[in-house]
Amino acid sequence: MGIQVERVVLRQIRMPLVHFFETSFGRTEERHMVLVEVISDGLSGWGEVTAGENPFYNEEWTGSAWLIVRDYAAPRVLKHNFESAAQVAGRTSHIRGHRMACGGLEVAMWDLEARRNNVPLARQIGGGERAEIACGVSIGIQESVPQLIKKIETELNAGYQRIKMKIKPGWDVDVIREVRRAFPKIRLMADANSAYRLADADRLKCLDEFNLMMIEQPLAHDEIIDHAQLQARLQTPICLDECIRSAHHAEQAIRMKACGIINIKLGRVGGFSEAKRVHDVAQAQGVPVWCGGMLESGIGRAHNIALSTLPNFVLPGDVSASKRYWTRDIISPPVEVSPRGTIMVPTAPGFGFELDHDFLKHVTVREEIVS
Ligand code: OSB
Ligand code: MG
Repeated sequence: MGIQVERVVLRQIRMPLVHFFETSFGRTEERHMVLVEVISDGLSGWGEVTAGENPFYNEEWTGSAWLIVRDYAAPRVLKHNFESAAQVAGRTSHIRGHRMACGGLEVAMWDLEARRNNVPLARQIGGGERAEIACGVSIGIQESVPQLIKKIETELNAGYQRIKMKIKPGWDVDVIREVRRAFPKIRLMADANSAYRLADADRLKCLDEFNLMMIEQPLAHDEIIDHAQLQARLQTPICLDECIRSAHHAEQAIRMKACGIINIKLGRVGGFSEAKRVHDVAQAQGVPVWCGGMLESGIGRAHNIALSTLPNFVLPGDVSASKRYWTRDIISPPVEVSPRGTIMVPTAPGFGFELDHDFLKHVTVREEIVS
């Protein structure tokens, strides 16, 4: 018996971050995200669109995601008979770009399917072999170096297994030198969010002396070729984030030696089906992957946990405790991290956490039913 969705409920929620998060493309103080609920046979599946508040990380933002899901993606899914959630992405593949919007709906369908089958989402997507996932943290650009060092210390004391720090021109070589001096042995990496050009190769080459695990997305969001040229000059592996929107991009980037590691984000690639394909392509080529984050609420966070159970997720991801982002999360219990820097994979059906419906209502700023 197939899956047929009767109703899609869109909700936009607004949640202030505990601390602002700053990258090379700007500062975020408060998140506005679109949640997607798919309803079928009295069961609900839940997804989160991981787009930012502005079209700065990629072309999508909260407002565009709302319209894409409401006017283009949901109508392609409603009333259609699916044999499995694996077929959902194909129904929206004619929509150019907007993978995060389509992905928010796609992951909701996987959650629904897992609930129908009464299995944890991690199992439904073909993972779940590991009982816990390894966690790192992503630390934004700070107002001073001592502040950054203090933050890193806090996260290391909490048990996190690796530290990622954001960099940009003017907050890079000298800052990393200070961090390395304070923490000579830790697993450390830097994420530039596309802030450099190939002409900056000499400056980026200076980072080789700091024994970083990787440098994430130093060059333009759509530039695989320049990354290949840069990688040829660096010892430090490049990890691609923004550039990899599909398994095809992953194949091309690996073939060109543009990266040694891939950050997989569910939204960026359009959901679980494509994320699994990226995972498989990388695994076949011996390229390790890890799960990126987009400052998600508990729903997106839970989906990231499930994704991180696939076998080639061999490096700590950016999936961390709810309390680093929110005073209160929309799921209960919140995502918690052990003193070993791990998250236990939930064993309940679907994404595995309870929704805090009262609080969800409290943070909802608009709601619309598509049927
Ligand atoms: O590049 O990984 C990124 C947050 C927003 C946009 C892009 C990125 C990030 C992060 C934060 O690094 C990861 C997280 O803690 O969710
Ligand atoms: Mg990144």
